[in-house]
Amino acid sequence: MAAHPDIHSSQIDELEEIWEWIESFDAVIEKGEPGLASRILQEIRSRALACGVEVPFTANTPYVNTIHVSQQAAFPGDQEIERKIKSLVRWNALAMVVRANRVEHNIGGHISTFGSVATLFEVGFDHFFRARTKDFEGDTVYFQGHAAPGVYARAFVEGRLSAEKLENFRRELKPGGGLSSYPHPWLMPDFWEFPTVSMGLSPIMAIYQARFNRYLEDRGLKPATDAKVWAFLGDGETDEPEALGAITLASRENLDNLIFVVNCNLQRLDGPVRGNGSIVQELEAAFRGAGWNVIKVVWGSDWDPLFEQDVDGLLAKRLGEMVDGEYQKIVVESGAYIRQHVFGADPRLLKMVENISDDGLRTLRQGGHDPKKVYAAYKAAVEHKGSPTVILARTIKGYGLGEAGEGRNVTHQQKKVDEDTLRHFGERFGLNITEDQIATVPFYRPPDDSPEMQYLKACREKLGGYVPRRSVRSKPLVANRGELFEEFLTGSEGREVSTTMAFVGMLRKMLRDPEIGKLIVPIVPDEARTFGMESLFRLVGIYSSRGQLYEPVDMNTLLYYKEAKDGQILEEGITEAGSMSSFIAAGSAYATHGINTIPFFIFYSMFGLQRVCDLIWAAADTRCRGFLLGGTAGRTTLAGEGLQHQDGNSHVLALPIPTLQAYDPTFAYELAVIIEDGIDRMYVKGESIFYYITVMNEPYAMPPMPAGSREGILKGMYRYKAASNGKSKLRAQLFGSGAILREVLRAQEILEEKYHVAADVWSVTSYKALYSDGIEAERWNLLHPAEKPRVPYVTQCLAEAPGVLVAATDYLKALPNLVSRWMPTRVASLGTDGFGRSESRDSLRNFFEVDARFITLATLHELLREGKIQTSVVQQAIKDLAIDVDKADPLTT
Ligand SMILES: Cc1ncc(C[n+]2csc(CCOP(=O)(O)OP(=O)(O)O)c2C)c(N)n1
Ligand SMILES: [Mg+2]
Repeated sequence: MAAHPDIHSSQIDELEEIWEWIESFDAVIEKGEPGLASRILQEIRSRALACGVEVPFTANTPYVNTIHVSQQAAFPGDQEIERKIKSLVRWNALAMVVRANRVEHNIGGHISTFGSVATLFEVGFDHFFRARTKDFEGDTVYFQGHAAPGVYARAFVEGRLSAEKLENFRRELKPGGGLSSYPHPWLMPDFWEFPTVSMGLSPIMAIYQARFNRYLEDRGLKPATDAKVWAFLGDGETDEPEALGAITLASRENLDNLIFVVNCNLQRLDGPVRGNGSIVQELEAAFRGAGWNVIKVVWGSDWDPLFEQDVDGLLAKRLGEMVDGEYQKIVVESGAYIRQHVFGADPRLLKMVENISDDGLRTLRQGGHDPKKVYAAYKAAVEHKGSPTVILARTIKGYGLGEAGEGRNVTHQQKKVDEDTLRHFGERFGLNITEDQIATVPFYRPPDDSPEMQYLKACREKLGGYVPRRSVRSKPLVANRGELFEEFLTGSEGREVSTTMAFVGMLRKMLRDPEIGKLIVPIVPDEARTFGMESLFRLVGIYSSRGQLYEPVDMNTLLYYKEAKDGQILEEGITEAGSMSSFIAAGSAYATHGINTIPFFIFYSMFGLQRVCDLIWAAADTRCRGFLLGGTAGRTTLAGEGLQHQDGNSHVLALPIPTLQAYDPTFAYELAVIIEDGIDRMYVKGESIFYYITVMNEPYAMPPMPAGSREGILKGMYRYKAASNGKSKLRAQLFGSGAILREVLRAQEILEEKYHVAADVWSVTSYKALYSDGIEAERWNLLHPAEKPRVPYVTQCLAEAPGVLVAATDYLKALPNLVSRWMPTRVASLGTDGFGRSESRDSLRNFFEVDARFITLATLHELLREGKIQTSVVQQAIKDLAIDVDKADPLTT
């Protein structure tokens, strides 16, 4: 090693000693024993620790490719022809965006994400992504959502999408249909399988999908295969907590069927992801620390000769010193700048590149743009055993857009591309674009007999067909499982049970059913005991890929914590986002796997829609089926837990999700009717809907189902108990939901006994269903003025229901107000707007003014407004009911 002039002799001794060690180490490697070399390092490390020598910790490796060129698998394809195909895809993607933006500025989408990810996708399409076929379940691919133009462009080149469809990119309402901006199975149910564009959701969904695939295998619901789950993410996307929040689950579960590819273009929307650091190194440390197999694909093949010369690691060290902001800058700089800035740091580095021209330096490729490097990484990933793999691929944002858009901070929103850029693009990718074509930016697909098309088709045939493609592969369940739920329709004969307990009873029955039993997937985020579900632990077991390696502490009890390899319950631990991701995997298995799994995800209702609403939205987009159960629901029904736990919101939050059917039942028979009908609608009739049902922990005697109430339960309301004296002069209609229905029934008695008011009581099982029905009827009437108007169901119910109207709910007053305009007169709404607090149920219902006393008062007040009774009656009632008129307003307290 050449010594530097100003190094002291003691330092030279040290360096020589180090060098001797390195030489010995090299000798082991030269003998072809990398395994031994690795062991030596481990032994030395242990020895150092035993001798009290501090070994600095780092989870990082140098800033070079993980796969050394000597170990790189050979590229099996025809690189030239693949480059041509990729160029065609790039051109059509660009054309699609440019044309769309010409038609309507601001609608056309952007191209720079795909610019960076194109090689990462294309190598997958040509060599890895296996389609779903009759004999093979296929790989599951989560495409980086913002790169959708590239996936469409490929499908166009493949002949799967027409030019008309491409023309209508982001114009989905055009005649003939268009293409959705991003992956949305709801909008393109034959194409996209998974929505990925709300950043951070695709990584967590992919992890739980990979785990769910193993669950299906371990439970014997599908054969074990080597199918993979691929997820392509942006580097900026990894800042979302969901993105990295579940990576330890993947390694803990040894998910070697899972491959993440992070498109590290170092930029997000506004600017650099880590201007002052290195996103690749940061992610490497996080994933290695979590036990993943990390493959960095930083440098392209052009760099191989340089690294070969880098025997003392100077180049690797220099490259590791540079921060991402500098890397971003050299993308837009000249070769001379790169020479000076990157290599000028040391004369030995300058010497390394003295034979490379400035232009050569400028075009040295990043790993993620080199198919050879990408192929080798993918091959290593699919062959890797025992842990999930993440590939960290360095790319350039807006690659191909040249000076107009490569690597700039404004690149993300690059939409308009001038003719010079198009010309440059055509030249760069070797496309024969004529001058007149430049101006019109036509879509272009080569003839079927061209070598490109032949090659492309052969590649896809080998991989079983086209990807992505979505199809419903499951067969409907057979109808009629009335018997299963019969016992819940007859009441509890005075025994006090909560709707949660009733639900657990139904779940137990369903689990034992010969047809649907095995398909049920109970999912809990560490709340099974809260919901009294521990008896299911023993009955069907908790899924664990390792079985149970220990004797559970409660082994000698009846309901011990039983983990099993074929366990059925997904006990996810404290992660509603993870549980929801499992729900999505199970709820979409009817398409992904052709298996009608029926997920029942039960959670603390406050930590459901409010906590993971975006995932619930993604579930709807995915066309998920299944049941979400908000447990311990109700602002005043969950008594002791206080403000953060008491849910008066979730039924309002359920409103916007179009396919979510929301119910707030009071009685076991209502719940049974809803679940039975849900299974029928989703798994027999094949509707792509799912359910949100709140269940409570307040125990009471369950009555038998009143005759003829089934339709009303499902439609959202039915008369549960008519007034005993329908002829009374003072009449009222009272509406109750969930636990508050029982307060309404008490109010009915008080009103009758003390105030001679005859009130009918309605159970409102779903304000959402009533609201949807009402707006549907209104819309129809708007569009059909000459026809007999449709009458909303609420209006039909109340057509012959006399008197004043009062509604009480454990949720916001907004719910009854939603449907009030279809009622014959105004409705007085009682609800739980405000912050919850810890108290007893009685105190809470007084505080929120939703108990029987307030319902009575509200009814009397409405009668007073109608001039049916005197003020003094109401005043006296306030006294009799012990209502504090100066009490604090719960809304503002
Ligand atoms: C949850 C969420 N927040 C914000 C956005 C808006 N958004 C779209 S793309 C983008 C930047 C993406 O950066 P990166 O993940 O690095 O992907 P790249 O385009 O660079 O490949 C942002 C912020 C989004 N789609 N989802
Ligand atoms: Mg990025």
